[in-house]
Amino acid sequence: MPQKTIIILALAALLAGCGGTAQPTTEISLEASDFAYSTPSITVPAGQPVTLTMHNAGAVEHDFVIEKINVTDVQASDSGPAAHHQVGHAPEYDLHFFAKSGETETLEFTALEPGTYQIFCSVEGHKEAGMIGELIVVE
Ligand SMILES: [Cu+2]
Repeated sequence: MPQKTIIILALAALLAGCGGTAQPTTEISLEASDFAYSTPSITVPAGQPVTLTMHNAGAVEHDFVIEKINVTDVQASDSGPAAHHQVGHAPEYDLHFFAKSGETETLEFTALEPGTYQIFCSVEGHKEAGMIGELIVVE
C-alpha cells in the first residue's frame, strides 16, 4: 500500500473517531422516586446526542418511556426484563430504560424532530399515580 493511501486512511479514522463534526453532548440527570420524576420537563436540542442519567431513589423499580419519538443512536444501559411489562401488552417503545431501586442507569439518544413528547413510567399503576413528564426537543 503506498504511503499516501495509508496517511489518508489514518486521517479518515481520526475524523470518524470524533464523529466528523465535534458535537456537544447534552447531559441530563434526573431522579425517579415513588412516584415522580425529579425533573418532569426536560429540554434537549434536536440532532445532538443526549445522555440521560436516571437514579432510582425510590423503593420500587421505575422506568422511563417515550412511546413515539423519532430518535437515532439509542443505547440503554438497562432496558429492563422482558417480563416487566404487563402480559399481553408488548409495546414497542421508541425510548425505554429502566432502573432498579437504588441503581443509576443511562440512556443515550439523539432526537431528530422538534416537538413535545410525553414521558411516563410503564410500571403498572405508576403513570396513573402521576409518574409522567415531557421531553421538549428544540431546533
Ligand atoms: Cu415508576
